[in-house]
Amino acid sequence: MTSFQEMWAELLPVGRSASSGGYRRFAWNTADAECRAWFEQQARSRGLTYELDRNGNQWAWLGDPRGQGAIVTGSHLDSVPDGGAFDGPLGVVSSFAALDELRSRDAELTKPLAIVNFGDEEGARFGVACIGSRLTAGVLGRDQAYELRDADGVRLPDAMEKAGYDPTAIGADDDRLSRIGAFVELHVEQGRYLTEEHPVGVASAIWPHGRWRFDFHGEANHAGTTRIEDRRDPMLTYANTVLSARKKAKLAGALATFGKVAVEPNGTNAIASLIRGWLDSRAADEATLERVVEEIRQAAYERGERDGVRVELTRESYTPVVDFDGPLRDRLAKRLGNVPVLPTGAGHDAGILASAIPTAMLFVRNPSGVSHSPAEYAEEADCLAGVAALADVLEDLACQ
Ligand code: HGY
Ligand code: MN
Ligand code: MN
Ligand code: MN
Repeated sequence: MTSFQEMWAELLPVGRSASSGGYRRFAWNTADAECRAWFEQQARSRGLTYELDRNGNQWAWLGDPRGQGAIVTGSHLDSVPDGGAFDGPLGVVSSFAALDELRSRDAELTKPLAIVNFGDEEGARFGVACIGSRLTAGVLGRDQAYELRDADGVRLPDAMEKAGYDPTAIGADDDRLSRIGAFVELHVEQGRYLTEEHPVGVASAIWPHGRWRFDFHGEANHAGTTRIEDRRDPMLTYANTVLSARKKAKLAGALATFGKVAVEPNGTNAIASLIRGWLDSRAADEATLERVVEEIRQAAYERGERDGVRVELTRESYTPVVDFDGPLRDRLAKRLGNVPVLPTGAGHDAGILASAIPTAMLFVRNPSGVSHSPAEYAEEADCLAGVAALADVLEDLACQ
């Protein structure tokens, strides 16, 4: 059995790039497999019942996995490309450390307690976030999941099969969810709300957010022989759409990010035929989010008219607003005292499960607020404060 620091030290090097210091733990790749092996080893070394569910999520049970009213904690171990060390793993390592703390307190559990690693939370490989929890909650159907492909055209089920998992049973798991009394996810804060306040906070809401793909269809041609006035260059329409997105979002107090782009044929001396730009947009409420995306769409289409470029828009994923208000959050706030209550613009597995079971989140202070970057960080003392808070919450929920 290992302490927080030892678990952290074991996991830290897995999937870390020597050059950037960022992580490349993508669904079903080798780094992901190593993280999963680490999770299983942590479960078994504690004598917990280890389980893999139909969607490839990992569970470690203290008590009966078939029992009712289970209290579940955990998070994810995968990362965005060149992501940080804390986003996801802090929640999973803290869950094992909090369970160890409960054992050291000789806590008398009256309900099963489980730790979960939800697969593919970042959606870095197949483009949809929270695939493991969406499948389990029935928010993503089996057929839709079977359609997902990575940048090399590899289908999700084939990637699962190659990693040794049976994809034929993926899909909603109502039976499992019906046995869960509450899910509490601890996560590093991805912002600066807690900086001055307190090492640990409780989530009030998750902003609505989504991913849209813009396809800009132009006309391939020679960069050295095609007159400017004869071009139908999608790069122009794309670039103007990126600038419009920033302007529209700023005006609306929303967020819009074009962080991923694909260019065909992607040759220095060739005018592109097609540009695919992925928009991540988020706002404090759904009406604002829908309005901002519509304004960006209009700007793209109008510019496309001018450039002779055909624009197509596809919504790839969408997560409605999650409001954590309610008895579970009140209970956490009561147990933890007057810790700050804060919203987040980041999506989480807790946000997906909130539609099906009582769910709450704890945040641990991140001094710079930076996330989805190798610079992501949390002080050890704040991480241990997070473990203690999670242990208090789990004891309050699982020992009554
Ligand atoms: O995109 C998000 O907000 C989360 O990190 N998956
Ligand atoms: Mn993330
Ligand atoms: Mn995360
Ligand atoms: Mn998450």
